[in-house]
Amino acid sequence: MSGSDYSRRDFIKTVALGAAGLALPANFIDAAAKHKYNILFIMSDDHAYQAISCYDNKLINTPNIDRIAREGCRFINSFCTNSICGPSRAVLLTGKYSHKNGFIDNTSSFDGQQVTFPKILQKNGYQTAVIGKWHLKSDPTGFNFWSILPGQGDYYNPDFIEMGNRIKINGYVTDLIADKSIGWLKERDNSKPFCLLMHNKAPHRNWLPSLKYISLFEDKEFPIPSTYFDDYKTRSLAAPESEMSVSRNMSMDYDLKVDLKKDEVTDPTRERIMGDYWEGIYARMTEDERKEWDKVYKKRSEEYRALKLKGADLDKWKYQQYMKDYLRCVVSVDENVGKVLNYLDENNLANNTLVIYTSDQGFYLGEHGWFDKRFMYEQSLRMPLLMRLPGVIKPHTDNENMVMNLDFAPTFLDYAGVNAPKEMQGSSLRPVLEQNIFAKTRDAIYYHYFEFPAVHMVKRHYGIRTKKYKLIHFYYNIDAWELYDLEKDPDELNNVYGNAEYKSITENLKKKLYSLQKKYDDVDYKKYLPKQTFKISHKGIGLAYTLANAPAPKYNGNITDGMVYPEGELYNVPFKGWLGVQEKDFILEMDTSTVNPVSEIKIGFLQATESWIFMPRYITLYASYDGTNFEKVKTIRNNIPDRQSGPFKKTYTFDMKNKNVKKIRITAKSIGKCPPWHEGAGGKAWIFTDELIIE
Ligand code: SGN
Ligand code: CA
Repeated sequence: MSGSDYSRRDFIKTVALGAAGLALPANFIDAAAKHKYNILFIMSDDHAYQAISCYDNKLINTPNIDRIAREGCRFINSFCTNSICGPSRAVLLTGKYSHKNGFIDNTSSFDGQQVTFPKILQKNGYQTAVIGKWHLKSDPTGFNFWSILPGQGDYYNPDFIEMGNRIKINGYVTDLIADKSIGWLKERDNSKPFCLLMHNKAPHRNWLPSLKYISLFEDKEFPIPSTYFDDYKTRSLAAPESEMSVSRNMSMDYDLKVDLKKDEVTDPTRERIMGDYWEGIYARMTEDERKEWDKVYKKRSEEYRALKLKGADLDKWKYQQYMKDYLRCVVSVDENVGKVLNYLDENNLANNTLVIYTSDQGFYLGEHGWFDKRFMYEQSLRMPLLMRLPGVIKPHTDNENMVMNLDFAPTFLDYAGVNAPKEMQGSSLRPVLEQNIFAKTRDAIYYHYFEFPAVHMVKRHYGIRTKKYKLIHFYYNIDAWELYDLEKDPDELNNVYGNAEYKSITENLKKKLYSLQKKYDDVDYKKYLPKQTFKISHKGIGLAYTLANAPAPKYNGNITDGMVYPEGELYNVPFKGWLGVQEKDFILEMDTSTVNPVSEIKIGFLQATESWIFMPRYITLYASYDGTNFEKVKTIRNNIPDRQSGPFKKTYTFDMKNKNVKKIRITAKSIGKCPPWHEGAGGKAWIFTDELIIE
């Protein structure tokens, strides 16, 4: 790979120049305002700025991504509002905070009825498309063409859902997304401006490289971040209680591809024994591809066994393997960015197209000992952000304004010559880019993360960041503040909240924080707290039952214990109350002779398609009045569409007419396998039930 010819020193700093630093004469801007520029919006998933050489070149060279910065603008203070995938995507589509667009965490489903920038562009004569990762559950709206990965998507020979049809395509996901993007550009209607969202899956966990680059970096040693062995001293419990540590939570098999055997497992909460999983990955590869794969990862497995490392030495070794795979994925991303930039050049589109490169959020590459994101600390709060528009955005510029993914939608609309609707909470970056002034000066950014309890266990928090300080409040199962003096402590190792010398600074920051919460209308955040289970009383509590098909041991909850799960709650309460049966029907028999007479029998089922849980096709209740013979009381058909993602619960009620019932039998017919359009197409679907209520 050629070295990047990019260096930070080359940047022309225009930020301090103010109005005198106008990049363009005012009349040019006026003329440009009427113009409808094409928009090519490239976004990768979990691409940390630390792995883009125009931001930081100690890990990797990314000459093609750097080209966008060299020929345009590099934002060096670009942040997200909520550092996680789906929420970030919903923010940039709507220009609204998570609590306003309704997609607060990855369990949400995007309400495609709301106003988004692609819809407005479409109405204003644009051709729009989204290709690649989507992850918003509901089908895309506002696009002339969409070809998205189901859920997280696969790296090798992946499935796409293209305009509603599921297709499998041979190749490596990052190459395919770029090829499809170029394919769409070729076929588009040339008479209209375009807006193309090219959204990579890479370099998302579990970092599976293209076979083309699978042995890259084999002998390379990457520098370990200075905070890799962070002990979290001075911090609240939020950091130490999170579960995203390379040492403690990164698995040897799933993440690092060591073919661990059962007896080699040292931590069963971490290692997954991915037998089925590897079969799945292998099944996606051809024989030849598997051979290439094995060459690299069998060697790694052997090395792991031979070295027998422990403690800090093992942690360092893990870091090296993590970086190899992550950065191999990035090399493909960079190569494909080059491909589409070349296409623009060769087709006379470069001068008329706003090109954006970003990532849905930042990511930890070992800083604080971590992988993943979510926290409001720098590495995950920051988004790389590069923009190029020749003749309009001055090349080789650095922009230090604090900007956010909230600003993307208004910016794109501005470059289409359209006013952003009032409800959008961000501001166009056009004045920032072209005149280096910010229309509504932002001296602090507001952040709010919701997904807890959930994978990686990062506690709920909100906060603000100014140029100099960051104030964070962790809440829900904790009530803790953290304050960082970013100038003195850029690595955020020293929480100074409560220190006397920061008293007035803290007071001012809190004032500012509360005013931003008011401004963005996020004062009532408590309404997003997980709802608690509650106890009800009914005649059936404690009654024993038998099941024809055994529930999974993990989801063998008692469904006559009176503990009821609130509507819509699945992830935010412990699973143990649900009773889950995989693939087979739910068939229950119960002696009800002690609770007569019976007026009503009710039973709740769950739908949560992301977790492969579907409503039964139908539920039939049989009753026996003599203890031997059963007669059918009623069959209730489910009328909830399979595509309604949930999670939500529906309770089905049977009128028992105050009869004396000796026994009942309930049959709930399973959908069996996940439907063809679903992420888990053909995989075993679940039935989840709770509670069986007898009145
Ligand atoms: C999966 C990953 C997590 C990751 C979330 C969210 N685990 O659950 O590591 O934080 O997605 O990522 S994995 O075992 O499935 O790889 S996000 O990009 O969709 O927000
Ligand atoms: Ca992501």
